[in-house]
Amino acid sequence: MRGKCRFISKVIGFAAAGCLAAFILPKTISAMNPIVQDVYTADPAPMVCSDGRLYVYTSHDEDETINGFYTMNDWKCYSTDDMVNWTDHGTVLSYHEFEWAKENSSWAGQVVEKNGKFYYYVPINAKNGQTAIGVAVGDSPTGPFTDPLGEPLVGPAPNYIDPTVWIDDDGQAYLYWGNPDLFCVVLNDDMISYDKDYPGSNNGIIKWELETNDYADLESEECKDVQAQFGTGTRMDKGKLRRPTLYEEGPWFYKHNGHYYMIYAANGIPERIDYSMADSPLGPWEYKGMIMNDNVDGKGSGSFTNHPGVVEYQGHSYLFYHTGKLFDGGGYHRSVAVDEIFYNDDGTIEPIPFTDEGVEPVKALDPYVRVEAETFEYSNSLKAADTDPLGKYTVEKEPCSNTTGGIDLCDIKNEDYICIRNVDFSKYGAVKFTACTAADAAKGETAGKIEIYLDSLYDELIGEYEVKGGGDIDAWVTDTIDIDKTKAKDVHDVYMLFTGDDTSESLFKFDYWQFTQDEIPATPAPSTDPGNSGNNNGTVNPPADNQPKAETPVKAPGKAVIKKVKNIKKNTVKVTLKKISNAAGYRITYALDRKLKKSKKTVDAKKISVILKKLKKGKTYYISVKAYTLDSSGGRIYGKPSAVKKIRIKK
Ligand code: FUB
Repeated sequence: MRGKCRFISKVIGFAAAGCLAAFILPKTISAMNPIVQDVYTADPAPMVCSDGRLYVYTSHDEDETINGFYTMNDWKCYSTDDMVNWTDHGTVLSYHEFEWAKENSSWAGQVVEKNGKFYYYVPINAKNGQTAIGVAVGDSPTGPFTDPLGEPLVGPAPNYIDPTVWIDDDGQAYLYWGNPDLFCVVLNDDMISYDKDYPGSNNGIIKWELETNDYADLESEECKDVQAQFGTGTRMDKGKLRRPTLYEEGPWFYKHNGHYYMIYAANGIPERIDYSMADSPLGPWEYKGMIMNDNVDGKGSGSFTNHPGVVEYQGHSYLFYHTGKLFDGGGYHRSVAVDEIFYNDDGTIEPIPFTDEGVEPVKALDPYVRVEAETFEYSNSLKAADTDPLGKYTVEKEPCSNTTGGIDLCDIKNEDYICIRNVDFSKYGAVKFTACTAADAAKGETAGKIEIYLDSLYDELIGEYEVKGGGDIDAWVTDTIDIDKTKAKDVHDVYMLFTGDDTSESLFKFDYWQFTQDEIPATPAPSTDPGNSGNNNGTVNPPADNQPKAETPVKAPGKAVIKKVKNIKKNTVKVTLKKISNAAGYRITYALDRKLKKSKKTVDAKKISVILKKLKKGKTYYISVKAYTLDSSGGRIYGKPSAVKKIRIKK
């Protein structure tokens, strides 16, 4: 897809649309939602994998919609280990895998891992036209996934969409799905069949009847019961109340701190996100309220649907969802975003505004191991302004022809660029930069350049890598250049700006890069890119040369606790924390609202007694703390945030 603009707030200081010559390149990265900028992604399903990475599986809205409706044929996958730089694993499953399925109905799926296998549950239309839930199985988080059944797992039947699976602590897995009724089966141990004799079920299927005319009598006990479970709605159809609850679709089932959660799209169109809680995996559910509105602070999401996916990773809880905020976005052109979830002590969830900023990094990116070119926070270019009034275009990606497989950046044009966020040079600095590229140019001929900048484009140039042809577009060339070692220190956002012949549609392709420094031991180590261990073309990455050894992951510290907050002087507060044994330090966040957004400030402390100064008299401040440990390269790994404490500053 070309022509998908990063959400505009990402870009600071570019001039009026329509005049390419007037563009000023973005100087600062300030936002990371939506997390994918080159294709439309929807219905996010996050999964923390046993390999330590967080994977997000998405459905995929095609650029061209057919009949003005959802046009969706495959599913995509992205992963991260720092929450800001995402590796693209490409298309990992399509409807073609299911012989019984029809095109153009590859809606919201979810992957779960069990005993080293990965189970991809998807809704697709069967050839008879009705919806069904299928399952495909893979040996790696990025597939390949194959259909072991040759038929739907459940269905076909009307409105069998949006599967969600949770494996409980006792190993028992549950599959929920449905719009506007909610269904559940208790999966067997093989994850590809279910208990057809489950007590109280109909051939294994347990149903919450949430729509029928039976509920026209609002005073009936059944109606009151489902309303207590899924909220009181008012959806009318031909003068009749068809949906007396708020539940719409897109359920996400999981457990947190002993509570079971059902989070779902709610309240009709436009959808918001609501939730119910239960003490057991099959309910009864108790409606708890709204988590994400469609229209917080007067800013619409740009999509009439929403779809939740919740996960816990590196001591934080995240809500993935979708909006229509990418360039040309909308209800059929959606994009996945992420924000943090905060739980209250009783397990209830604080409402979450959708933000353009997204979430903070949970660790720094290690530049001393091979990094795939398709791993970045943000990509953009300034070419082909004919269809995009803002002239903002992302670089393209494709399955990589290099023996290492994975994905590469392709169709690179003059002034395309990528930004890799929070790259940590503090351990070794850097003296060299290695890249692997391919170009349709004669052997040794220069096809373009990779200009490497720190923190913003054009300011701090640390190196210029000349991309050389290998005589063929698929002849991959690896080369190393010296860089300005006086600058590559500390932690920076790294911009790679691609330059060359302004008229070329495809200067070169880019597979991976790595920084090195003389002191790094020249020990081979595996790539950090899991995309090459089971990707589109099923190839496996051999270890690259000259890489430091993979190191043992550092554990996140425990949840922080604020013991006491005291207004010790007019505008000064003393915060006393509980000591956390493995913490390297604490980050204190304080603001003028409970969500910690208004006039937000942060302070870092090594000790458990922290002084906050220059607070405004007469105002109420809300304070929360996270402890952190440091990984081997000095990157922070945060633990869970403390409960929010408030204090009013004396006048
Ligand atoms: O993506 C198609 C449908 O839109 C999903 O199945 C629903 O959850 C809604 O997001």
